[in-house]
Amino acid sequence: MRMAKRPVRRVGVVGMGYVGIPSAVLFAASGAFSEVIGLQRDSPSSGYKIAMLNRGENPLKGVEPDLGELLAKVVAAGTFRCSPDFSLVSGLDAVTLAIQTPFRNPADLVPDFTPLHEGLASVGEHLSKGTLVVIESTVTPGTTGGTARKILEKASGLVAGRDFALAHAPERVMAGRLIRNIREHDRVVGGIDSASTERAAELYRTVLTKGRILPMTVVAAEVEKTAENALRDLQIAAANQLALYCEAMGVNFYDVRAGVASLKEEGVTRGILYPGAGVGGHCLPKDSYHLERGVKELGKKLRNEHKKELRNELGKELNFQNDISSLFLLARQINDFMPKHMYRLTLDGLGRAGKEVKNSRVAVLGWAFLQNSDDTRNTPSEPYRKLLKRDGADVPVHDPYVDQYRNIQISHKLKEVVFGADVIAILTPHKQYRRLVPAKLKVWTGKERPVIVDGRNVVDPDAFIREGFVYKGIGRGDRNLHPLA
Ligand code: SAJ
Repeated sequence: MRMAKRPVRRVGVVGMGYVGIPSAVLFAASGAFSEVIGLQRDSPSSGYKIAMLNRGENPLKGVEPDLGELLAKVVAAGTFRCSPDFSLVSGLDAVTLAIQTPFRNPADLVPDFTPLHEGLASVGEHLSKGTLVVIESTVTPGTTGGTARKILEKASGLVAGRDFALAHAPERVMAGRLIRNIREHDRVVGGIDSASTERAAELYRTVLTKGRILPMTVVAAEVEKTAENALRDLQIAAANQLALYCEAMGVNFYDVRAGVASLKEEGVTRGILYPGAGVGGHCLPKDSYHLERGVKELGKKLRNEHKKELRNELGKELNFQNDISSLFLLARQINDFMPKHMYRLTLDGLGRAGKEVKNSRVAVLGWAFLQNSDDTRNTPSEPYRKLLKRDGADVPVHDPYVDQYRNIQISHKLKEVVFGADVIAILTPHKQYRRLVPAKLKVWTGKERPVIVDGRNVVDPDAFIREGFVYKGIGRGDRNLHPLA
């Protein structure tokens, strides 16, 4: 029986975060809907957003072009409001969920799906027939049609596909470009059946300007999202490995990079990215593990479901999962090695300056995982600092955008952090660090032979070497063994 297909007039967005807020605002501003409701749990960490949003104030930090005025407009027009009352779901035609799935703790690389599961249960509790449910969060392939579907069906007593539509439309937004990304990126949309795919496509078409819909199955959509980040992580790992090789062979990685990147013509390109002190953030460090979990869990499920078709297979011994390790997991290991390599360069630099690491003072410049941002999730600066603290170094931290991070004091005063430092280590390419003046820094350190370790290729090695610094830089095999001035 085909589901009663109501036109979508009232939309709910669950999770007023950096994905949900722009998504809800764009739905409300599209003019295609009579009402958009932002559903936000009144939790200690995020409940404050409800009142702010209803005043038309944007609770997100950082500069987000267009978001502020669009929000004010749709609140004033009464087409958008925020509420903690999930019973409102019963009157909605479509509900999207944009709840993040962070690591429970980075050590075990397992995502914490609890917030998403709670959001799904709250939606399920009030779900009415004919509603479209869309998951925007990044999930392990198999989740939407598996765990998520079960939670929704159990909480609602309805059947997905028959009574309500269910799809995955992964978010692809970058801080600082939220509105533009949602409007202009192509939108992958995958439903548990073709009707769900089509209904989700209709929903997202209302906010696209340049972007177009890429319809596919729900699992393909889940694989696409995790793969787009696993492949970026892989590209970065390739640049990191090549940079380590260049250091070992006394070569400037950036000369090699320029050559490789120059090779482009019809159908020929090289996506060479940049090496660095590590890969942080809320996407790349975890999405490869989502993909790996998906292929294991879904692979097994698919084989169990197709036992009959597979009964006479001849090639089972040649199963890739027994014979080769994952390139994506290897890429994760290479990228997670880079903070350790920064530590190695620091120790080498101290050695050349005739110093020990114990009781040395290593000034960390940059705590955010991304340039010109205050986002510290999975920052590579943390493992780097831990290694030095373990060796008895004093490791003060400077970051112009970050105010605090757990129990670590973060200073906005560069002179205070660099004062008396044996080493200055650049972990994040904040624009301020491109203008560092060697002579001034040397005076602040008060050291005859200070060390500079550049993890993001933001300073000119020769300017520091001339001032008497010991220089070390990732990928700078041409300078890392320089004669002391
Ligand atoms: N990084 C490198 N070398 C590079 C690029 C990045 O070491 O060449 C490091 C950065 O320093 C950072 C980490 O990788 O620590 C992640 O950087 P990122 O530029 O990928 O920023 P993210 O994590 O915000 O990635 C987001 C992702 N967007 C979504 O998941 C929706 C990613 O898919 C996008 O490709 C990326 O933005 C983007 O292209 O802006």
